[in-house]
Amino acid sequence: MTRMISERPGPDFLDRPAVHCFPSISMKVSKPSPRNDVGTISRGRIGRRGNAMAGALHQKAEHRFDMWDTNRDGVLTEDEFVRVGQGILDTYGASEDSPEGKAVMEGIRAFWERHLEGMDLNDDGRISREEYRGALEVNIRGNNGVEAVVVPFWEAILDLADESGDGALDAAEFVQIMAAFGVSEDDAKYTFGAIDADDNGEITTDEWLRALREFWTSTDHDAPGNTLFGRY
Ligand SMILES: [Ca+2]
Ligand SMILES: [Ca+2]
Ligand SMILES: [Ca+2]
Repeated sequence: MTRMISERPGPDFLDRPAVHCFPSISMKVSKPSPRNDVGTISRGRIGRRGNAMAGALHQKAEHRFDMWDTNRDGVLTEDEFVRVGQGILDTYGASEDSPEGKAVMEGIRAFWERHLEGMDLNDDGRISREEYRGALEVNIRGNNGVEAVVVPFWEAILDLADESGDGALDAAEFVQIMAAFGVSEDDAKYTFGAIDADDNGEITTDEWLRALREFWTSTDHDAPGNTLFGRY
């Protein structure tokens, strides 16, 4: 069987050094490599036996796309991202003019911009599902995106949310934040229990960021952070 090697990212695809445009791969994003997930595709009601594309990362990407696409038109727009940031500010009655509010809005805009870098293949300023899959692989998991844009955005949220300044959130506070991302109360409570690693009834910054990193990078179907944005 002839393998279309040139059509697929190589095994080191996720570990490429940071660059700011990706002309050589800009037309090759239709099949994100499932390699890291092969062999772990059978769990759960959405496990599709024999389909390597149904790996943990793929499932999370599909779910995340659906959560962002609030008007269900099959493309993501900057508005859909900005509204989440605005929802977080609204939750705390914060203004975008305040330092904490500004940090959240700058964080969500940077996150959106990172998705677009080299991945808006038809240059329409929107992200199709296909473009999204490529953006995650190249710009979020790749290009140090989790540490460069995801973590700072979430740290900004925590700064805003943690009014007592002790660096920890209880379940009610967590539910409140995740609601801004469209996560149901039931799902947020479920995930809170899963990511509260020491089971002390609060989530520290470390526990939160660990869950966040798991969501974006873990190929383990049972990683507690997988359901951060709701069960799927
Ligand atoms: Ca949309
Ligand atoms: Ca596009
Ligand atoms: Ca804890």
